[in-house]
Amino acid sequence: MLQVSRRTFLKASAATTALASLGAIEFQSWQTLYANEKENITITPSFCNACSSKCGILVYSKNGRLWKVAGHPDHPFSKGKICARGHGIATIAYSPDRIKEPLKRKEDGTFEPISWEQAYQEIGQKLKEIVAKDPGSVVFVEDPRPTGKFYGPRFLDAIGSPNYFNHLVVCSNARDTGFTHTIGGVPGGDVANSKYIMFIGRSYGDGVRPASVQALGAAKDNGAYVVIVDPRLNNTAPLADEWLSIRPGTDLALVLAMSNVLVTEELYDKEFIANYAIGFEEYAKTIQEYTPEWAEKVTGISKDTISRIARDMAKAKPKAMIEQSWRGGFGCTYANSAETGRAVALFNALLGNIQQKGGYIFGKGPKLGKLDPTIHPTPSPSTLPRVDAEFPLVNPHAGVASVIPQKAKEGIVKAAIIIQTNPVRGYSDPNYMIEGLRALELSVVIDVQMSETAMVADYVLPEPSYLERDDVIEALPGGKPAVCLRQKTIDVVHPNTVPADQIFTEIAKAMGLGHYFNFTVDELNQAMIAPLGITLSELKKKGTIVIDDPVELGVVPKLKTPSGKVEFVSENYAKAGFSRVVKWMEPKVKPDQDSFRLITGKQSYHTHSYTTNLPYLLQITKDYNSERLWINKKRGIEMGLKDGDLVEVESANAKSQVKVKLTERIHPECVFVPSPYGNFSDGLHLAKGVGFSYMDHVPYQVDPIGGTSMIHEVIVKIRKVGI
Ligand SMILES: Nc1nc2c(c(=O)[nH]1)N[C@H]1C(S)=C(S)[C@@H](COP(=O)(O)OP(=O)(O)OC[C@H]3O[C@@H](n4cnc5c(=O)[nH]c(N)nc54)[C@H](O)[C@@H]3O)O[C@H]1N2
Ligand SMILES: Nc1nc2c(c(=O)[nH]1)N[C@H]1C(S)=C(S)[C@@H](COP(=O)(O)OP(=O)(O)OC[C@H]3O[C@@H](n4cnc5c(=O)[nH]c(N)nc54)[C@H](O)[C@@H]3O)O[C@H]1N2
Ligand code: SF4
Ligand SMILES: [Mo]
Repeated sequence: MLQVSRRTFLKASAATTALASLGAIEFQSWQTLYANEKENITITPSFCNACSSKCGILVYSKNGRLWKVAGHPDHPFSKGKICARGHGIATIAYSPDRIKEPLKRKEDGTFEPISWEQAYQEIGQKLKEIVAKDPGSVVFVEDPRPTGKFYGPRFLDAIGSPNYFNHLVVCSNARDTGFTHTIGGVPGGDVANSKYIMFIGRSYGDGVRPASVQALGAAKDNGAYVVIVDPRLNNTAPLADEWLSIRPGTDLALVLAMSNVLVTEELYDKEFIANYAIGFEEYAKTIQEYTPEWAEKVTGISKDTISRIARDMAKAKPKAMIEQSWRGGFGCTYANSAETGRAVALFNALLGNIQQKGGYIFGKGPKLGKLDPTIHPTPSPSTLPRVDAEFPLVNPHAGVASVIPQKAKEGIVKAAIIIQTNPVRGYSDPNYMIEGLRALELSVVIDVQMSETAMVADYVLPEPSYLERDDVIEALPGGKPAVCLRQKTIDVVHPNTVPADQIFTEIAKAMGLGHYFNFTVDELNQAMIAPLGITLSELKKKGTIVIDDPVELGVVPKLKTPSGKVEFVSENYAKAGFSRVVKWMEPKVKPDQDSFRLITGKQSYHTHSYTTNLPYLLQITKDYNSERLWINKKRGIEMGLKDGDLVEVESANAKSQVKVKLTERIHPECVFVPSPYGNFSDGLHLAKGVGFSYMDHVPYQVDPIGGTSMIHEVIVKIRKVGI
């Protein structure tokens, strides 16, 4: 039964009274009149844009306006459900902070509206000049989305630059590096069918993807044992059996010690290792020194717990795993994160869980078609070196975007095209980012609102929101390959906005490169879908189509490593000047008795740096005071703090003020700040000034192996304000 608290009831009645006094209809009659009315409701399938998951959605519209959004039942990530953000983001179409026309920066730093024609001609002309001298000095940066993933690299090929970048530098570059050179890529965990799942700094209850939450629920129903390794008791707790409150930055030691138990007690999958791995002998020798006793001192987790969990996981193998994780534990967080990624991939290999039910599964992508090159000339990829060539182990399809400002100051990067990403707020120290972007000869930002990055660009080009435009087909690898389409679901709200594919096409034309872009998105999509035996109109009708061509379980594929096998020793690492075999590395910094490590993580109702400006989602923050800094209760009390006190957080880089939340749910050596806050753009009227961002405190620093900003390698002091 629905429980209505007195407070909610009073709030609701106050709202009804307010509506009535405005002459509006009361809720009951509104519902009868509209909510139940099915007439004139159009349902168009598409996909969400509120986070990297990009779940399938069904958009309900009425008379061309948004009515509601629901989860697409066929989409592998939504499976019929969307999260709070999926609902909240939809209002962005009608946000008063939308950019409504192209803008050009004036001498005094303010912006003036210009025509699209002027924007295309001026940007095209400037790029042409830069490209004539140095094509490799142009970079493209994005949140990887289908339109950008196609148009960005093609545009770079057309001008002769190799410099594609996306946001993984502050997301999963380190994990990806460790996994890729070890097992050839990042598989998906078959959580639903697993019997023993360890999550290292990955929280399905905070960094939400609806299908993942459903899978974990199913695993629990099947009796799976779930361990959370996190310095913070995160919000996956209700689905977990055990919480290991690890010392931040020491997960590598835990995984090495669990591997030691599997190897020394001969609990690993010998047949799998004999058939599908190289270098095991050398690894087995080095792993000897990483005993549970040693790891207890490093991690703070008892040796008995480490041994027990390793043995229990071995018993459950191959239906056991350390889930592949994403950002929080070792995606981009510590100097040893790439090495942790390597150790995790190898631990799973010891369990022999690759391509096994309940283990790690390499998905299958749809085999999409290409444009006919006889009609649509295809530019050749550039042969120039990348501007981040000093990170040889990092996937060049992601790159190390945080070096761009440094390279700009050195004159190596001269122009940047930035689309749907906010490096100034999200890629480490904003002052360093702003200085770097200002050093460029040309910066172009394509966005829907004035992000912190848009605020420092030379040109800001507005797109229609994700509900108002068509995009390039999204290919989804998984247990079964799938394709998904974003399409126009409501009437365009601001007529002077232009989708990114057309922006690229027009800039290319202005540069005399229009022949490489002589097609529409529809024509491109038709060419892409043709080999699948699906028509574009079928895809437009269904939105998501899953192809009935499942991955064959139990058959280990040739891995995408140099040897085609699991690499317990890596020549790639050796060639790049790093250790052939996985080994313990200390985190870069360590707090002392008077300081803390600053860590961060997601909140289920916000994404990165851009949903705090949405009224419904921001209201949740306000209702729950959830921008607060978490501090261990005992330490807080020792410092004379109480819940809600205002404190100053000081690092070598910045000072911030915020209220504290005292809790037993956090390790005493760190403080935790939720990641969505600290917007400072004047164009984000609701978000500006709410909370602070950990990124203010992250200096410009790059991990040479994994190519990330090592965002938890930050020490802060906490002081009660007013003392
Ligand atoms: N609500 C929401 N969901 C999202 C997103 C979002 O912005 N908001 N973004 C999506 C994207 S792009 C990503 S990358 C994923 C991220 O998904 P996750 O990686 O799950 O996200 P986080 O919450 O950043 O990190 C998870 C946990 O890592 C813990 N952690 C911090 N330091 C350490 C450590 O040293 N060791 C260990 N073991 N744990 C540590 C944090 O306390 C946190 O609870 O979420 C996706 N889903
Ligand atoms: N401060 C902070 N930094 C972070 C994170 C965080 O939570 N907080 N998370 C980290 C992680 S895990 C990741 S993956 C990265 C993500 O980093 P980003 O990809 O940079 O994500 P956002 O910060 O949300 O920025 C998205 C930008 O896209 C714009 N946008 C929204 N819709 C559209 C659209 O339809 N078209 C266009 N052209 N633009 C649009 C938004 O206004 C916003 O400026 O950030 C990392 N850095
Ligand atoms: S997880 Fe939520 S915000 Fe992310 S794409 Fe799916 S519905 Fe949208
Ligand atoms: Mo991410």
